[in-house]
Amino acid sequence: MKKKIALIFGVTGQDGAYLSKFLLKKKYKVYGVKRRSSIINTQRVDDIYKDINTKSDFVLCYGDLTDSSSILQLVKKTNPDEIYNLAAQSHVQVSFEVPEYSADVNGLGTLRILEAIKNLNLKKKIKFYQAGTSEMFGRTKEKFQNEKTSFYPASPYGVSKNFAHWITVNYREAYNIYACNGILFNHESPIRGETFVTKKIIQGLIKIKNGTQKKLFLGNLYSKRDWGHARDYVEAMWKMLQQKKPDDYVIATGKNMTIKEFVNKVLKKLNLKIRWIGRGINEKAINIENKNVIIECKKRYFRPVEVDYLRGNANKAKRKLKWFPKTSIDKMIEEMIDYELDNSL
Ligand code: NAP
Ligand code: G4F
Repeated sequence: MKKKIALIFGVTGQDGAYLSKFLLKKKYKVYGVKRRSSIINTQRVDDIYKDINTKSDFVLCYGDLTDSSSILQLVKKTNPDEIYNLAAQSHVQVSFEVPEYSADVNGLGTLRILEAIKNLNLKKKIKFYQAGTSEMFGRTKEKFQNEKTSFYPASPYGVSKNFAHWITVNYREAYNIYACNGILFNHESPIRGETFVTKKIIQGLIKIKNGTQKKLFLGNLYSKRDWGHARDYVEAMWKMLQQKKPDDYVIATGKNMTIKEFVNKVLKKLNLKIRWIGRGINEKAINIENKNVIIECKKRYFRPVEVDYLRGNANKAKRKLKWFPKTSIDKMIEEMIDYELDNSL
């Protein structure tokens, strides 16, 4: 039987790596798109990348979401059954610093892929997955957010993803393209980027425990997030593209907690005993054993506008895709800690 072909934009990212491994197990041929960088940025997929001369089911190609000519060529050359758009300037706080670039990559980048699918009009009906986000709900007041909850994005990142969401719906309706939006809540893993809060907390506290870092500086400790595991969430992406009809789905665990509660969980697992003192920007954690201040809040890590509360309702995905989150937050934290301990020497 002929192998299915997948084209992944954003292959060097957290989800790109998990999805590539998932699809290779399903016997796909995977083309991953990486952008040119001044140092090698393929660490997350090095274990599946074979030398270019070896016949491999995992192939890396250059491309960039800001360059429509590269997108068009890639779609034409690879002739994919499925395209996954995971590429993005994905950091919310950074999007306040580079709003135009974030809008270009995240918003127009999605449009560029859809235009390529539409204009190439290949014999195959290509299926398209768009990496949407709970950040689109932003400053919502709903206790649980689902596919029917109104969007109220609160950052250039959130707004750019809103454009990507609606242009995906629009091309589905206007041109009958098989296109799905996954509205994914936060998902983490041992290979999460170092500047996202879960990885930053785990890396920082392990270094403090080992004596190689003195303090961990954080921002808002009271926003709540619904955290799942990236490994579980890439399976949902694939399931969306295996249905008879394209649709949009929320993917979440349905549980949430504050950043402070997450910190407390990590501290407990590392057996670090602390006492919280102060309020707001002056809130600190003191190591009970040696009285050192090990966590402090810093203004630079607070955002101009915060998304205070996210908690997803993934009932539609559970019902229609038979998708369920498998990894508990405790198991995920333990996995992240173990990885850090193995790689921190
Ligand atoms: P990530 O680790 O930041 O990966 C982003 C990927 O996009 C990287 O491969 C990056 O390449 C690539 N990229 C950035 N700019 C690009 C450009 N101009 N052209 C081509 N590629 C570009 O993000 P992630 O956590 O895997 O998330 C995957 C997607 O899901 C993103 O679209 C994100 O916005 C969305 N999302 C993530 C979450 C989450 O909690 N993780 C939740 C909801 C939605 P480099 O390696 O070169 O930087
Ligand atoms: O880990 P974060 O940076 O993730 P955020 O902003 O929720 O965005 C992530 O999840 C989205 C899905 O909802 C994705 F679409 C997006 O691409 C990304 O993957 O921050 C989480 C929370 C925020 O409320 C932030 O203000 O943690 C708070 N926080 C507190 N101190 C911090 C810090 N965040 C970061 N990055 N660094 C801190 O020092």
